[in-house]
Parts: sequence; C-alpha cells; structure tokens
Amino acid sequence: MLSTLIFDVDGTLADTERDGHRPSFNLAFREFGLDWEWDVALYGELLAVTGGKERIRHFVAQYRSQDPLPRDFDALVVKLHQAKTRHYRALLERGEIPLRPGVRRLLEEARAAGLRLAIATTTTPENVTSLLAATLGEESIAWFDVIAAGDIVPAKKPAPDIYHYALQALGVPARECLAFEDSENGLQSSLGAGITTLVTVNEYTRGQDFQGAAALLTDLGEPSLPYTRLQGALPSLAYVDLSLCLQVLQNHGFPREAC
Ligand code: XBP
Ligand code: MG
Repeated sequence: MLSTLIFDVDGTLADTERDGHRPSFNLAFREFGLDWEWDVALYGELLAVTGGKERIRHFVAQYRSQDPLPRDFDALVVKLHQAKTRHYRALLERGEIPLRPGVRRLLEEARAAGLRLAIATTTTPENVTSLLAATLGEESIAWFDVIAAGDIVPAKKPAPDIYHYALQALGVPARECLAFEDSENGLQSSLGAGITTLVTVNEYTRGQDFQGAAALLTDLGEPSLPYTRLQGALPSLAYVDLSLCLQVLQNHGFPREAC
C-alpha cells in the first residue's frame, strides 16, 4: 500500500545547486570580503558534503588549509550561511529557479488521490518554504504534512536521520512510502531508513553510484516530455504518475522495516 510520497528538495524538486545555492554562497563570501569563489566545477566537488555550513568548513579545511583560520571561525560560518540563505531566498523569490519536470503534476495528482506528502532535505526550512511559495504559491506549504529540514537532525545525509525523523513525524511505516532523490548521499539516506527510492539525476549527480535505487530516471517526465530511463524496470519512455509509483513500490518495496 502506498500512502506517502517523501521528496528531497535540492536537485529533486528543483535544480537549485548550480544557479541557486552556488551563486548565493559566492555573494555571501563577497559580502564578508572573502576572496573565495566557488565555480561550477569546484562546487560539484564540494557537493560531496551536504549542508551549507558543513560545506564551508570542508572547503576551508580542504582548499584553504594554508591560510590562517579567520578569527572566531565557527561564528563566521554561521554568519556566512545566514547571508547566503538571505541571498538564496531572494533569488528564489525572483522566480529564478523553476520546478523540475513532472513535480507539480505528481504533487497535484497525489493530493487529489488523498496521498500524504512530506519533505526530507538537508537545506534549511526557510529555503524549502521560499521555494514552495515561489513555485507553487504560499498555500502549497500546507500540502506537506511534514517538512523535515536542515539542522533538525544531528547528522545530515547520507545519514538516514532526516528520513527517520520524517517517518516518525508522519507516523507511517517505511513500506508505505516512496522517496524521491537526486544524489548518492540522498539515496543512502532514504535507503538507510528502509524507504524505496526513485532517483532523478541532474548534471552534478548523473555519474554517482545509485546502487539500490528502485529506478534511475532523467526526471519525472511529462506526457509531452517523457523521462529517459537510465536504470531499473520501469518503461523506458514515460512519465511518473501514481500508477508508476505504485508499480515501483510493489516491484521494489522493502519486505521489512529498516533496521
Ligand atoms: C542539498 C544540500 C544542501 C544544499 C545547500 O540538500 O546538501 O546543503 O546544497 O543548502 P538536499 P543549505 O537534501 O535537499 O538535496 O546551505 O541550506 O544547507
Ligand atoms: Mg538533493
């Protein structure tokens, strides 16, 4: 039985990283007078670390280890991330990042069929609500019974914490859920919580290891713009609707709760 769809945000609901988070980090670095510039290629490497604050710390440790640490570095990381989030939300509110193909259509179909919707993401709750408001309208925030986001859990993806949190808040077993992810870190997180997962890739994640995914697609597709199947037993050219979601869960569902 499929009762709930759980969506990742960055890379899944919308292609937010290259032209959203990345330039927002760079604006924050400039605002604080730092000569750090994350170009498209470097950002692709930094995406191995989830969480914006964790990513900044990783960047300094890996790429600026020769520089003396700025004074009160921990406080600076928090301030940089707050500034970045401000820039990112402004960019979303200008409508610069659209939803990926099939996202609106599947959300609306799921709502009409009485399925529950939830979010499990590493980004901040305010980034989630800004993206939803900008793309689907303020009222869409209430479509999601649970928005599990960011620092609400101690360990970010690939740890399963955020998906465990979402399942607990929803009060549903993993076997009734289908997760939608875009990255290896995200897939490890949802699988770690025992949730059957459908992956739609993007330019940053296409080459990653998606072992365990129920299906690997270019996107959720539209009737007029079918997805391309990259892995798994779904039809090779189609679009993801609830009947396909049910088929995925039946064919690939976990026979047991995650340990
Ligand atoms: C992707 C992430 C986030 C974003 C940046 O999240 O790892 O950290 O890159 O957002 P998702 P923050 O789980 O939705 O794929 O700076 O707010 O962390
Ligand atoms: Mg993602």
